[in-house]
Amino acid sequence: MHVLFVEVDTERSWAVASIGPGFLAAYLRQHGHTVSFFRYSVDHSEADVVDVIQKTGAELLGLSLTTRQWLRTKSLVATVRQTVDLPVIVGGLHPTFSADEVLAAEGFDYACLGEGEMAMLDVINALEAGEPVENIDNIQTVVGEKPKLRPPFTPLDNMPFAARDVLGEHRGVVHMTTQRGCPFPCTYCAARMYNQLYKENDAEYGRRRTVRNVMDELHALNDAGDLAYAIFLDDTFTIHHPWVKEFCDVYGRELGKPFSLHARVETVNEKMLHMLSKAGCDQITYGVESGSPRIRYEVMRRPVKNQRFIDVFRWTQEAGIRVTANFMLGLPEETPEDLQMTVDLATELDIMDFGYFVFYPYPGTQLFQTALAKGYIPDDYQGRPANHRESILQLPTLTNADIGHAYDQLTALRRRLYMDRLGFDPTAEQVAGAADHVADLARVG
Ligand code: B12
Ligand code: SF4
Repeated sequence: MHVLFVEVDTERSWAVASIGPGFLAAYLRQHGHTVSFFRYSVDHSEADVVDVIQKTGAELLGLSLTTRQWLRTKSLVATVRQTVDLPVIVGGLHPTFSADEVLAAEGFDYACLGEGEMAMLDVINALEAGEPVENIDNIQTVVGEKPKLRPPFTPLDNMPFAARDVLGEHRGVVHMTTQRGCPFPCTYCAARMYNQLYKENDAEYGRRRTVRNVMDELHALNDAGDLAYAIFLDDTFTIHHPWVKEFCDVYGRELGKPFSLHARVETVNEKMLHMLSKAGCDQITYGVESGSPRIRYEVMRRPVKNQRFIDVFRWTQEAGIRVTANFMLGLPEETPEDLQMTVDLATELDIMDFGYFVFYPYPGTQLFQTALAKGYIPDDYQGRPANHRESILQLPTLTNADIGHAYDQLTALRRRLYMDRLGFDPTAEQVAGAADHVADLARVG
């Protein structure tokens, strides 16, 4: 069967498409099916997607969805189904935790809950054989009827390497995942909910590839001339120290190309940071999220002291690794004083750059449930876009103006860091030009 994956963009700037379809495409090809890919950018029209479906002869349309992609996808699929008759399957975080909402919308046939490779293959095989799709594990077809979950794919080393042609990567910057699942209990996080979902089904979602298997994929990319810089997207790359040590030894010796990763400050130490640096790591992004210990400990369930961020950021810089960080604003129970503590901590920490996001309650998460129970979520939330610039919540402790004020302070701080780094206040074109230049340098080595 020929499957078309469409990536629904909501921004102009994402360098990479959803990672899930990279694995799904590789797995389906391994089992004899063909796959094509189309990136539905913000400049494309719905008619463009219809055109691609007709030109590729697609027999099944697959979409990977975060909550942010949902509203644009809903409109797209309704239009597509009015014109062409092909089944539609969706998966990813949003369909997993909002399957009823998705299936109630026009044109959606199958919602995949949790891991998708084996489930999607079963759907395709059933469609080809003219057999019913109603009783396939992980696949929900009817509103309110939750499917059983099959055990997660194991060992991950047996999964084919991600199909790069569906990731939309550029200039030798490759996106890698070495693990699935995160065991930490952060209440705002959708990613961890896979662990929770599988636990409720008596299964363990957390798995990791061996270092050798990861290296084989990187060598294949390198041999093809496609590896200049590796971005490890794992939720917590540094969680298991023996794995990280082995990786640093082997990667540093065999490839040594620059790479970046995400980490929690509790999972690194000075020795590990020096090892990572020696292997080629030149940037780490840490989640700080809030400068208020009360919000971190009581609302987010991230029990870590401010001093730990200060120490780890210093150690990271001392090891020769650039530090970036992420912050969140506008959580339930947060006050203007808590917001100010976040701005203060961001100012105090030695960061090269940072991201800052207004909190959005993702379906399935613990904070979504809390916000719902407390009446913070407006009735019409499903019709509102999921963005990280303005809060959709009605919070008794914060106004949108309070959040906006802290947001503006962080914007000003970020601009100052930018000016310190570059020595001038850049225009948008200069920022884009600088990014291209860095990518070119990375490509030549
Ligand atoms: C890499 C990444 C990105 C990349 C790529 C996006 C992507 N969706 O892969 C980029 C940088 C573009 C990105 C951006 C954003 N991201 Co992001 N991102 C991730 C991250 C860290 C890893 C995803 C990954 O590689 N997983 C590995 C693959 C193998 O797993 P998977 O994606 O779950 O796919 C499997 C199944 O879900 C399923 N499946 C997935 N798609 C499909 C499709 C079909 C048809 C089927 C059958 C099955 C299926 O099968 C796959 C293979 O088993 C996740 C955290 C996480 N661990 O999931 C956050 C995460 C997906 N991102 C998130 C968010 C919030 C964002 C942003 C809004 C960030 C921002 N603040 O602006 C944007 C929105 C992007 C968008 N297009 O809407 C949230 C989404 C929450 C939600 N409910 O929507 C997550 C879960 C982080 C979190 N902690 O909450 N992100
Ligand atoms: S450590 Fe990161 S991925 Fe894991 S639960 Fe917390 S926020 Fe989510």
